[in-house]
Amino acid sequence: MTEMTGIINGKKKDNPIWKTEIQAAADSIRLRVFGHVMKNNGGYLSQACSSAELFAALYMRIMHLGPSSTPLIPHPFMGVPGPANPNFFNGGDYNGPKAPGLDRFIFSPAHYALVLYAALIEVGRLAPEGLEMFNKDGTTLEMIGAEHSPGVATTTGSLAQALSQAGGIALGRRLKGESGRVFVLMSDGEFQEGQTWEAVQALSYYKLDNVIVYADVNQQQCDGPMTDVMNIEPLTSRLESFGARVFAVDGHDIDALVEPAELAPDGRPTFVLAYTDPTRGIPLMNDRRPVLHYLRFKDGAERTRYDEAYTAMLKQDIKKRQHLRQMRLHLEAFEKLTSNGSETHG
Ligand SMILES: Cc1ncc(C[n+]2csc(CCOP(=O)(O)OP(=O)(O)O)c2C)c(N)n1
Ligand SMILES: [Mg+2]
Repeated sequence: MTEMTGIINGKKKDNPIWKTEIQAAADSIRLRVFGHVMKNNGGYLSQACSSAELFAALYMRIMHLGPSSTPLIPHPFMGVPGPANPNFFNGGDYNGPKAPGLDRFIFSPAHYALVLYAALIEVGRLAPEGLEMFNKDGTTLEMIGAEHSPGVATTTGSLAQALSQAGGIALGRRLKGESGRVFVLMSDGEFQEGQTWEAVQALSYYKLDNVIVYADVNQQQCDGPMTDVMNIEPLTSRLESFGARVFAVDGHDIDALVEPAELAPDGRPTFVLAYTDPTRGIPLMNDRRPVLHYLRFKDGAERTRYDEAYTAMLKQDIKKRQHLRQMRLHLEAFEKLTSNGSETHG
């Protein structure tokens, strides 16, 4: 396995607690989305359950992004792009500058926007108070993210367009000799659409090995289990037959998510199929099967059960945070000790 760089997002790769940090961020993403869904009496919760580790690993370890110079509390909506609108603001700026050596992030399943905003909060690109604007008229924090929403570079609410957009960006980057890669986050429902397969075919044809796709294979779409609506499996062999390099991994295993992005490119676009649990962290959600797509409480009794689950999760979170703080303090003390030692002996 080839190491691409020793520095990720400005942090040293050898930080011994990096996995704990990513897991803690993933847990917080889930919790924040859960809290928000409770406050709003419904929302896209199963997507946070399935993809929290994916978002945390992408932002904290996998993608090489520069710092964002966007406001922590987002601007109000400044209109659609066009020559008559110099104020247009692109949400991709929350992922840092478009520099030749830096990666780009193309976010595809627009209804996962709340999970994306929660991830941006975890990595300090968005203020927690920014979420107050969620789904309010005149703001950019759309429930279905669009190209002006924090972290969202292109509009993809009509699903399965982002892979084609990413292919165009990746081809442009290669023509310009840029070393930065193009990461795409997709949902599995998008593999039910023809445009996805046309895009894979084009990525392979143009040998766009600067594209790395992470797919949240939670085996669910809006009408229920993928297998009941339209089966997409065997996804690995189908993608391979289209010329892709494919890794099927446990989408909650941080090492397994990180490793494929560290391999040297081999002329093929990479697909990481992250098999996930759409009830991860909130087992109560299993009562809602077969349809998990959007949480809308059936009655007061169900809401109470979720309130109790949320309170229990909050309590656990306080303990986890205390533990993480201890680990950070120990690490700091150890680093101080070893650096003093090296000064004395160096
Ligand atoms: C082109 C298009 N067709 C249909 C829809 C309606 N739609 C919204 S979400 C969704 C499910 C997509 O599957 P997935 O993202 O895997 O669902 P989840 O895992 O979040 O439940 C569908 C079909 C859409 N937004 N765009
Ligand atoms: Mg799905």
